[in-house]
Amino acid sequence: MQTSAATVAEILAEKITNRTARVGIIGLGYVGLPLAMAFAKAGFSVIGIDVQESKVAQLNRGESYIQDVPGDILRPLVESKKFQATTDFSVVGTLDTINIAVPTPLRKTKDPDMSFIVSACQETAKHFGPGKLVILESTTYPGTTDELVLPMLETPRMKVGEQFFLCFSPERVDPGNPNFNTLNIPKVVGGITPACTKLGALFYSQALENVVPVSSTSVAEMVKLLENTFRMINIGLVNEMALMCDRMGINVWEVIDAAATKPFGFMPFYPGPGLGGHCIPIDPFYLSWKTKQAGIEARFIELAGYINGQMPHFVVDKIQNALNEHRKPVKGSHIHILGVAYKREIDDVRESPALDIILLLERRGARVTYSDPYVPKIRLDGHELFSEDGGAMVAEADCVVVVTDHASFDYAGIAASAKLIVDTRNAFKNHASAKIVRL
Ligand code: SAJ
Repeated sequence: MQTSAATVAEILAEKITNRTARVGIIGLGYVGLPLAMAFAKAGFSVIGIDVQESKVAQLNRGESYIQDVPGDILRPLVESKKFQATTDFSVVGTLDTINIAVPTPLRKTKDPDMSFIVSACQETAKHFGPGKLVILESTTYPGTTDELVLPMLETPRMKVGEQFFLCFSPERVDPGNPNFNTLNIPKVVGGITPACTKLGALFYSQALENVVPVSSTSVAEMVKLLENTFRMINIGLVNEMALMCDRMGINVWEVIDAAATKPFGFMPFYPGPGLGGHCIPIDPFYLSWKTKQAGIEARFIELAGYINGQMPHFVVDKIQNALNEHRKPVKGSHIHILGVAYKREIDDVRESPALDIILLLERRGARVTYSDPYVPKIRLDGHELFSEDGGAMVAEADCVVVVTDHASFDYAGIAASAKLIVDTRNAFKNHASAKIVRL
């Protein structure tokens, strides 16, 4: 005889409230691992599940590979068995809650790659049963939870909102952010049914400071896409402003700084060499892919994507023109790149425009070297480049290009010793010199 829906929800709510609920996190990356720590620190017994044996072994040794999870936080939780990692999905059968935080990359065709979500849900479904709460956190198109995940879990005898509960909650982790972290970033959560939303909100409120329930999974999915599409489009706007100002001989950086004095109704974004990272260049195309199916062209996203995608070419043209002014062709010139990570003070090169710029320069016959204190080596187009000592290279290069403005670069020293500088980040805003060419 089936337990009544209300009782199933009540039993699960009780386990969550008294923290006896066994919490599972699928995907132990920069989203999943901090989340696992938050719930383990709140007193839950947490099992992390990942397909990579090496990651699981490292975590069970108390060694962290995520910059926002220090070893001295992880180790005690592993030693006290509050957190354990495994590759064995059969543990799902013993869990009361399951968060899915796996990658959602784009294919080369700019179509969503849902394979990680599908695989995680297939494994979950194999060991699924009544009384569980499942929450998808991976950034995805609106409708994913309802159209893709729900049918993989629901059966004639197990109805969502009655025998199990399903929500979506966007991840808002900002790696390396000193002020905002998993505990204090407001957590949006929306369920397939009101009972799902209620349990999702109850779950997060045990470990996180601020929970924001919304009416459905689609609303929660769309919240994330609005947040990151907003950034991508505004970066595209300011990059287009940079192209306009360049043509009109206006200093776009001065324009932005002065506009930013407006105390309301304006938010500064800054031009750059292009759009990198695993969120901003990717997430909006999950939305435009879905809206296309609904017969609506996401024109802002497409246009901003085009403009941001043009910036590496614009930078290479600027380098070519700057060398030209010094009677030097790109071909045969030594060009030294400062910073290849996709943004300052991190070590991630995913979608970094620096890689595009290097390839474009090499194809024009330049000899390209780079320095980046966070990135010892890069692989591109089948060959490897290694970060070199900036000092010697800066003095020797025909042109030095600031692509990522890490704080640790000695900008005064570079301004003094470089023959020619192309600055894509206004890193030399306090230096006036004919040899410095700005975006
Ligand atoms: N960029 C510009 N101009 C800007 C801001 C960024 O060219 O004014 C470039 C960066 O150099 C980088 C790319 O855009 O190549 C993305 O930069 P980002 O600052 O958006 O950093 P991300 O990709 O780490 O974005 C993350 C996002 N966090 C989540 O998705 C949870 C984003 O929502 C955050 O707003 C952002 O961090 C942040 O503020 O740090």
